Amino acid sequence: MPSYEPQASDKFTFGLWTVGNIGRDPFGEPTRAPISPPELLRLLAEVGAWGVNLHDNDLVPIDATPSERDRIVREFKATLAETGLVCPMATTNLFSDPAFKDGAFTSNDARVRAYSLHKTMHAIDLGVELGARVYVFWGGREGAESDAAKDPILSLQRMRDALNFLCQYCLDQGYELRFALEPKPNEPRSDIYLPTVGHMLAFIETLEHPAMVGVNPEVAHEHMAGLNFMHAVAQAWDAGKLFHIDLNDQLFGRYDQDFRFGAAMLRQAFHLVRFLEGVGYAGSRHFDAHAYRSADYGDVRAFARGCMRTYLILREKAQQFAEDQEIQALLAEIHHQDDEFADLDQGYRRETAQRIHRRAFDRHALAARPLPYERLDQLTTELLLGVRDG
Ligand code: GLT
Ligand code: MN
Ligand code: MN
Repeated sequence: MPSYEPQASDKFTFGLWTVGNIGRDPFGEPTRAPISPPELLRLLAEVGAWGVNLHDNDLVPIDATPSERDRIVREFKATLAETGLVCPMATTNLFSDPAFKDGAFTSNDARVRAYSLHKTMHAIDLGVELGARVYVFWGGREGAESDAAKDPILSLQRMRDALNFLCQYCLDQGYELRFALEPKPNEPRSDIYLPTVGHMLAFIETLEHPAMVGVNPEVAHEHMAGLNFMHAVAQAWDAGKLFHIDLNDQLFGRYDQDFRFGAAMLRQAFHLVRFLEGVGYAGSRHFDAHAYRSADYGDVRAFARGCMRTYLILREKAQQFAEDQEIQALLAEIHHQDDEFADLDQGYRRETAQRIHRRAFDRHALAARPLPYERLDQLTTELLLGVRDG
């Protein structure tokens, strides 16, 4: 029986805000007492995580003086060393403070936009000091309730200006940092700009340093938009832009649930893991999720262990899928090689065009070709249900 113990090579990470979530929601007060960042690191080390990610203010309170900041960071670094955890990703909180009530980089107020750059530059400095190589931007308040209030073109320009500015800041400082933009369609604003992975990928190409910028797709966020997350991740991968990933779970059509990985849509989680492992994704596997509001810290540990364990079990299932003879025979049948058209993937050639142009096709024969997808999918179900083992 495999142990499903997380290893450093799995690169499992959690945000301080994930295991540190205190169970507050729009209708209810916290159900867990806050615990300090060093204690959170010890909790993460205990459950077997590889790393931790953070917002500036998860660690350093927004009103901390420079000397308080230095003391907190010193203590945090000492606990990283003590626990062996790494800090591969950092980000800025540009959404909690009331100053950001109308957005940060897209605020209509130039002074708020300048403060957002100030806060992000300081947070980038902090991330780099802690060893982060990826910097995430989630534009939680970059949106609107009323389209009478904000101009979407102007907002996109402002977003672009901010990212160009911050890319240049990193280059100027000699920081080796890549940016990962995280889309989310709605919540906490009614409509957030750049709402899906596809929107983000198109936007990145309009930046001054597109090579420095990729995406941080999150399961829950594409699910909120009713989209297939694995397809979004595949498109990001295809574009060379999968710099980071936020794993969690979420039913379609609900509020932002941030459930434990695999808690709600297990089949989708399986195909996602199969995809990531199949292409050899080598970045962090970050769980951006939190425990139910009913959980105490014992259950928070169970939540964190559960995220990693489910990933590892699904990875094993993906391996089984790749080795299952019946499944592989079906796949071979479905993808059978057609010698006459083997050159199709070599793109346009005049000779190919002429040949295809003149050739007669038997539509009825094409339509009659069996596609045993029902059998294939049921075998997948049975594999997931554990009745194809051994
Ligand atoms: C917040 C959000 C997440 C983002 C975090 C980074 S904060 O929890 O819902 O999806 O990744 O800013
Ligand atoms: Mn989320
Ligand atoms: Mn996220």
